[in-house]
Amino acid sequence: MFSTKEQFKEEFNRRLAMENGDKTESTAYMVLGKMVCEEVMLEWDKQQAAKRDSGDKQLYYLSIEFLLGRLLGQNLHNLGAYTLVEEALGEIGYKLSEIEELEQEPGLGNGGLGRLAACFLDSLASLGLPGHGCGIRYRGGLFTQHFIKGFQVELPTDWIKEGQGLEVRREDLALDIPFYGEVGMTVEEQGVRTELENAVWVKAVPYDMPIVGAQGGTINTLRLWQAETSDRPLPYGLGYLVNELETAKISDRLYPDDALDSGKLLRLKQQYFLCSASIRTILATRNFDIEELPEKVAIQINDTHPALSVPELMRILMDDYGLDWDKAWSLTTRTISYTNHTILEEAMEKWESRLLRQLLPRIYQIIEEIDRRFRAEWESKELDEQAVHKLSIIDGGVVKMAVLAVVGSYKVNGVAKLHTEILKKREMKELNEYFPDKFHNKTNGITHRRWLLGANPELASLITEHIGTEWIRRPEQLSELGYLADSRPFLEAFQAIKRLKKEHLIHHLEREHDTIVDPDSIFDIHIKRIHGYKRQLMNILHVQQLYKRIKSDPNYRPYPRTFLFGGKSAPSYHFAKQVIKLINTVADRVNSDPVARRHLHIVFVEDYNVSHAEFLIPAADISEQISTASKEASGTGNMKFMMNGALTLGTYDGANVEIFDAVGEQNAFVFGMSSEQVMRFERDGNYDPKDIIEQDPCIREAIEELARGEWSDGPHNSDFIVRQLTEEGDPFFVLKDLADYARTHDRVLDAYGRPVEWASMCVRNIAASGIFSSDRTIQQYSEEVWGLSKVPTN
Ligand code: DL6
Repeated sequence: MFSTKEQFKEEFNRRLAMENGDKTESTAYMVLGKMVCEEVMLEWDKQQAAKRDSGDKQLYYLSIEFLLGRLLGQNLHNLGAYTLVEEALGEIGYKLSEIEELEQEPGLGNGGLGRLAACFLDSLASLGLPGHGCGIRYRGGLFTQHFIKGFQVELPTDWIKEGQGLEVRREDLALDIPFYGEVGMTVEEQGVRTELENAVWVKAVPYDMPIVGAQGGTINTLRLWQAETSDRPLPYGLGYLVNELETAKISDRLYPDDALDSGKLLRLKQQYFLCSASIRTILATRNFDIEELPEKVAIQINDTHPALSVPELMRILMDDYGLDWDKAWSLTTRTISYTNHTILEEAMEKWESRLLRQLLPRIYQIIEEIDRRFRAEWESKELDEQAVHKLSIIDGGVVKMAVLAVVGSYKVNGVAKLHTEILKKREMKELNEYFPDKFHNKTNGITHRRWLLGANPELASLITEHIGTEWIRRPEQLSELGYLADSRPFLEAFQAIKRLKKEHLIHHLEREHDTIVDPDSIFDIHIKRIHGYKRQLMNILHVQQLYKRIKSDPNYRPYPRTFLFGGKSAPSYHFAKQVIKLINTVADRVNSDPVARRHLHIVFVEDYNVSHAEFLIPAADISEQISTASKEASGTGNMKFMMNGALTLGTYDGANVEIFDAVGEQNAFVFGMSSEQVMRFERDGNYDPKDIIEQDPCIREAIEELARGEWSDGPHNSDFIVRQLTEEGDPFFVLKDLADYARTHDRVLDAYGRPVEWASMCVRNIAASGIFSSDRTIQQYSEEVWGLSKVPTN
């Protein structure tokens, strides 16, 4: 269907003609979607069978999030058919880019962790490695964000209702998952058999999506599980309707609010549902002896959300396959590996023992036994109280999922060099000393196919014109652009593309947000989840300072800048929601001021998602990566911006450090405290923001205005912010770094005034960005952790 333009046009027109004369873009989208689907399905079926029969090791990447973004364009690109379809549709009278925008993106993730999982799937398939995703088919995905009077309001998103075509329901693989009940034992000839009695069963149905690799890669599978009502009888006293509602909730929403017990229980149910359904199917469809498991299967758990994989695999091996504890433990701990994505205390999952015991009684027994045996190993050693605490899986009435994940895995990794060092030397020091060979680093990456070839085809073509196509297969070859960083014609071509991408963004913002932006202004972009440590507050406080300076000093008339923000706050995170309100209120005030507006423009992109990012990132001049040093595990937005020729304004945090190393600090704007300084202040407790507030009249005035509610329509709308900056001691060092941040912005202005030098810095960033392709990350995982072999191509 996609071999030649003529063939495509003929088939497309034939199918369109069967749509009762409906030639709207949405019908064209449906027709094209089905064509892509059919094209992929045949080959996918063949490959699935071949992979099963080959006996080669397969990787299963278990993740509670997969932030896929739109898939139609990605599939066309990876099939190598994008340009052909674009031209053919153009001749028929459609614009492919407009058709693509009709796809409702599956919002099955919150942020970096889920987007990373999607990049990894693309790299695995494109490198021809047999690696599959396992996740949950949330009906709602992440909420849709609306601003009402500047406040974030969350609305449900129903992406499945819109239909997205590219998935297959696998009723044949459906299975029932038990919750609650009591553990019963029966003594049989072969030994003791453990069974759950009076359990509540939930049916798990997989929906499979093909993940199409580029450049002759392979087609892997993303398996998303949906919860449905099981046919099994209910325990006495449980009503049918109540059960149906409770069941549906499991795959209804991503991360329900877990402030209440019911929310916590639901999240725990989601986690076990994912682990149990995925692992049982992996084992049920295997064609090797169970003792060969570690040679045939690798299970990577993406953060601790799937950490119940450890006791679940133990349970299956012991209860279903009849292996003894030692055998089962040996297989489990040679099959599972774990990635840690955060050191933030609040994100380190801990489950109350009573909840776990109630919901998953057999799993809890196994966790207790893992803890007991591990304790017995280290109890003979002389350990201080801190070490005992750090090595305990069950501690103070909670199960610490990170410790369970480390103990049950053969490899544990952090996601950037700095993050891994902090894990090894501080957060998990005792575990690292206990298991000296387990910990390793795998710096994150992003797929250059989506973020450069897909989002910025103009820049990709310019690169190809100059260094050939090999960089697409081997992105580290982008380094060849280094020689062009001083070539005037190349720099001019780059500048023209940057201008074009700004115009594309402007057009997008005009259409979607009714905002008009000045293409000559500096595009300074801060897009990520709204969180204290990501310091959107510092950014907006600085904008406030600029505004006040413009108002009070008639000689201060800086070059125009557009500050763009995008991101969502967790629904119950009051501080972050107040930051959103603050940004929107500052935006209203500044944007409606006739003098300030000529120099400053603030745009907060509503409902930020992958599709918006694809417009924002290629248009950026400045990439704001300003987290408190030590808090951002890696960041991946920083890599996307760099690859599109934006300059990083950032702290020494996460993967920023490696970006600065790769490109040289002279080609970035680095500021702020180092992670050592931050951690020293945290340890010694000797940072007091009051000193700064007392010494700096501008900051004092800003805080007083915030406290009076002048920037948020009333004091109650900024009380969390004021309290955090004062009484709570400014835990993210916003005030401490603010002055340096402001000075660094002045350096940006100064550098932007030298456009050739600026463009040269941008090109050096693109040239150094190849190592941040997720192909590099996946290659490293494959060689050093999973031991995968390339799927043979025929
Ligand atoms: O590793 C992917 C991504 C990192 O780039 C971010 O720095 C980090 O914040 C994020 N971590 C999480 C963990 N959340 N929880 N739980 O999203 O992972």
